[in-house]
Amino acid sequence: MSATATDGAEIARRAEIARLEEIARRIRVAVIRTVDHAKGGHLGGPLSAADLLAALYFRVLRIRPAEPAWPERDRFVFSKGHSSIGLYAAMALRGYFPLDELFTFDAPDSRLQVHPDMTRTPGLDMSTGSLGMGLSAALGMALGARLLGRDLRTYAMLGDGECQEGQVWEAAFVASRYGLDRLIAVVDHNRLQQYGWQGAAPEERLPPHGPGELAAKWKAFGWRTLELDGHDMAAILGAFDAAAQGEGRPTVLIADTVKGRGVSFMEGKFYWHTRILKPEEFAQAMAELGEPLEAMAAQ
Ligand SMILES: Cc1ncc(C[n+]2csc(CCOP(=O)(O)OP(=O)(O)O)c2C)c(N)n1
Ligand SMILES: [Mg+2]
Repeated sequence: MSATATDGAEIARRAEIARLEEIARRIRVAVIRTVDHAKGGHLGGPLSAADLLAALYFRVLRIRPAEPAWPERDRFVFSKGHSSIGLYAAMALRGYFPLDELFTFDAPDSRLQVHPDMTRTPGLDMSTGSLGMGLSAALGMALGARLLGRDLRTYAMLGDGECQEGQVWEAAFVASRYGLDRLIAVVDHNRLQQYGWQGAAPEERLPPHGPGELAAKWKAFGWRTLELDGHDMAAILGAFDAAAQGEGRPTVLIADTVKGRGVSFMEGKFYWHTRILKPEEFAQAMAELGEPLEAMAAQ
């Protein structure tokens, strides 16, 4: 390849990374605006997952937002369903429904419930919120796709606290036993759950798994296990590319993230799992995300 062609490819790669980083920023802004508007909902988990969601919805998943039930679409199970507002923000930006619909979040008649409801939200492959169950559903979808000879992949995103649930490991065992190399799990490894075990100080919490333990567990269950920085867009794209090259077994991406990522006073603080912002906190969050204070429609 000529130097010019190489440079051109590199410029395009950087532009793509910048595009996805901007989408992740907009997801974070929409998460905070929505939770502030609804006066309820989760913050820490959606913010840690924002970069992964941007990559999935805008690069990785083979989907058609205008045709949500397209049979050949990749399947995605958002198993850490309490972080729904991050999912809805990504889906709205991708065109499944208007961005302003986020302001109906949590209303009784809304299509956007606190826990994702596949009977209401277009484009959802699974209802989630009861932690531990999503990988089993994804496993069934991947087996079904194989039986039908469909050329699609199935993705599932789990929390690291969620990986304390026994059902996750039942599904992990079966997936590797069947060699489901078109099944890809992503663990949002933010090292916090809702409360968890208390650490040295009252406001500190121990991570759900000890150092290196989570990767060791997935490996022990026969999964190809890739560890990455879940806020480094180039690393995220590289890991999803690698995951797409199945090697006769399922792949898990263990994405190291920071709970509350993007808003300094939320980062690494377990109590921002779900909490309402004070007006001055909202203003600071918007400023840190490089966003004016006006309404969402102005985005
Ligand atoms: C079966 C089940 N038990 C408990 C809860 C309550 N709950 C909601 S979020 C959460 C913590 C989840 O932690 P993690 O999986 O690490 O998610 P993240 O840090 O990404 O928010 C818990 C215990 C639940 N939704 N489902
Ligand atoms: Mg967690």
